Amino acid sequence: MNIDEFISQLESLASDAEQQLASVTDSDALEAARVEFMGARNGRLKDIQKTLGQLAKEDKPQGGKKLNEAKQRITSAIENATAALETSSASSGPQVDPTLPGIRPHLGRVHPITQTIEHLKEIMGKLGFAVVEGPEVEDTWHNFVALNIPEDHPARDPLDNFYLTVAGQQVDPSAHNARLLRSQTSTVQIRVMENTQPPVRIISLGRVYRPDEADATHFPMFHQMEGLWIDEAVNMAQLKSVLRMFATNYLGSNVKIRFRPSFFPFTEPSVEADFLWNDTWVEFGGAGMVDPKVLAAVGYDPEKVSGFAFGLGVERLCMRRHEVSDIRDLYRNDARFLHQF
Ligand code: FA5
Repeated sequence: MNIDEFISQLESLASDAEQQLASVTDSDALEAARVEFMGARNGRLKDIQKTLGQLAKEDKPQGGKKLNEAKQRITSAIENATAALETSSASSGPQVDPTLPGIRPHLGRVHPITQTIEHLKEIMGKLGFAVVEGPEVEDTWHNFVALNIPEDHPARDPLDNFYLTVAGQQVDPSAHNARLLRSQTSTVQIRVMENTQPPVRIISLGRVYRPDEADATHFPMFHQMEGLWIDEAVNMAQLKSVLRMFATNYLGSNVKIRFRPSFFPFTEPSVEADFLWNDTWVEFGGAGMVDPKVLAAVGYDPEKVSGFAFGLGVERLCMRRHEVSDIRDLYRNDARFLHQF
C-alpha cells in the first residue's frame, strides 16, 4: 500500500458517503449509511484505517491527516442528512401542538356492588360482626337439610335451583351431597356453626343464584349479606335494633323500614324487612330467631344459646341508596352507567 493509493481510497470513500447520505429519505436509511461508513467495528473508514500501518514511515503523518479529513467529511454529511430529515418530517408530518391537553387514560372503577359490599362490611364491623366467607358451589346439606328445609319443600325444586351434574352422574336432589349453586347465603350460617362454638357474631357477603326471570328488582345472580348472632339470651328486640341501625346507617336516618311476619323453615319467629322507596314498600331481606332445630342440628344446645339471623339483598340496598331503579343496569356492563359510581 503506497500513500497515493491510500489517499485515493479515502477520497472515493468520502465521495461515496456524501452521495449516499445526500439521498437518504428516512432515519432507517440514515442509520444504515452511518453504520456502513463510520461503524466502529466493520465500517468502511475503519477498514481503511487498519491499512495505515502498512504505509512507509515517512508517509504515515500525511496518511493520518488525510484520514482525519475524510472522517470530517463523512461526519458533516451525516449531520447534514440528519438536519434535512428533521426539517422534512417537521414540515410534512402531523404538527405537534404542545398546548393541547393530553389524552386522558381510561381509569377503571370498582363495581358499585363491590363498593356496596365494602361499605356494608364497614358498618357491620362497627356493630361487632366479623366477616366470613363460604363457597358458591354448595351441597344440599348446607343449602337445605341443615336449614330444616324438608325434601318436599318447593325451595328444593330442581326448577328453582341450579343443580350441578358432577362427573356425569344423574342429579339426585334428595341426596345430602347433591351439588348446586347456592340459592342463599344462609348456607354460611351452618358452615360457621359446624366449626365454631358460641358466641358467634358474623356476616357473610357473596353471590347467590336462582333461576328467577330478570326484571327491575330480580336477577338470576345477585348478592346477599347473611348475618348471624348466637349467644346466651339473644332476642328478637336485638334483631330489630341491629337491622334498624344498619338501615339508617346505610340508607340515611330518615329511611322508613318495617317488619312483616313471615316464614322461613330455619327461623322462628320469622320476619321480612321492607324499606319505603318513593311511596312503595320494597322487601330488602328476611330474618328471624334461629330455629332450635337448626341449633341442635349443628350440635349447639338450644337450652343454653339462642340467636338471630338475617339475609339481605345487596343489590336492592345499593339501588335504594344510589337511586338505581332497575337492577339490570348493574349488570349490563355499560361504562356510561358504571362510571357514575
Ligand atoms: C332468603 O334468602 C333467606 N335466606 C333470608 C334469611 C336469612 C331469612 C336468615 C331468615 C334468616 P329471600 O328469598 O326472601 O330470603 O331473599 C332475601 C333477599 O334477597 C330478598 O329480600 C331480596 O332483597 C333479595 N332477593 C331475592 N331474590 C332476588 C333476586 N332474584 N334478585 C335480586 N335480589 C333478590
